Amino acid sequence: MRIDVFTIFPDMVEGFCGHSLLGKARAAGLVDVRVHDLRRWAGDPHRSVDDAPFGGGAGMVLAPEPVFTAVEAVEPPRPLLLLGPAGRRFDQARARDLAAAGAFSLLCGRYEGVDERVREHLVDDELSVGDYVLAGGEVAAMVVIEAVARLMPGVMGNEASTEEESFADGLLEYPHYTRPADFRGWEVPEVLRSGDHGRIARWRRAQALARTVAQRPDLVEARGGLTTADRALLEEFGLV
Ligand code: JCQ
Repeated sequence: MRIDVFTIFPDMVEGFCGHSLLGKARAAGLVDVRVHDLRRWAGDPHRSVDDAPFGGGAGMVLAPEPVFTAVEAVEPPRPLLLLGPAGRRFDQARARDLAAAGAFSLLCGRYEGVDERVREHLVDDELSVGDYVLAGGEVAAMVVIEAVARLMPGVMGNEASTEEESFADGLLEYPHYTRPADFRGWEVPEVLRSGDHGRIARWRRAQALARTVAQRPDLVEARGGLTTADRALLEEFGLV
């Protein structure tokens, strides 16, 4: 997996990628993250990458010159994805697609925006991590890098866990418990200590369904609503 990142804050992205799961994956040669400082390709002695907007208005715009020069010098893997609030929403399905693609690149937007010619003639697509405005695309890029990298074989310790987790099945996760069985009088559900693995699996599925209905009805809708089997499961554990 190769990921190239274009940013004016390379230290921020480098620092992030050197830690925990990603740092180990990188050291093991599983993920090749290459961070590029856009200022390196700024033409003037002040290394400026932004300028005032044509037509007036507040703030500064990321200029086309350093961005085009950087991308043409590096020739990073495509697709080249711009991070910004105007993009299509990044989600687990998109993370899986990018992990399967094997390589892609990220451009971190900044200031009030990016010169429109970057969008029209340089990048392949625009991605948003959510409906809010960040100071820059770096945090969004880190979200994408982590979500994609952890899907690569060997990056996570437990290979099974990305299959079982939240969203794999379009549902939120069931509740998890560890020792002690009684913590301050709050007991672990009896079913999890019963040893009845069939019932445990049904309870977990029922909990995941109930939780998704309560917190994310949009996800239930997206998978076509509750089936007869789903309703029976909720009934079995008194969750209707
Ligand atoms: C990413 N959700 C929000 C801010 C302009 C491309 O132009 C801009 C980019 C940013 C930074 O990204 C975000 C964002 N996903 O704010 C303004």
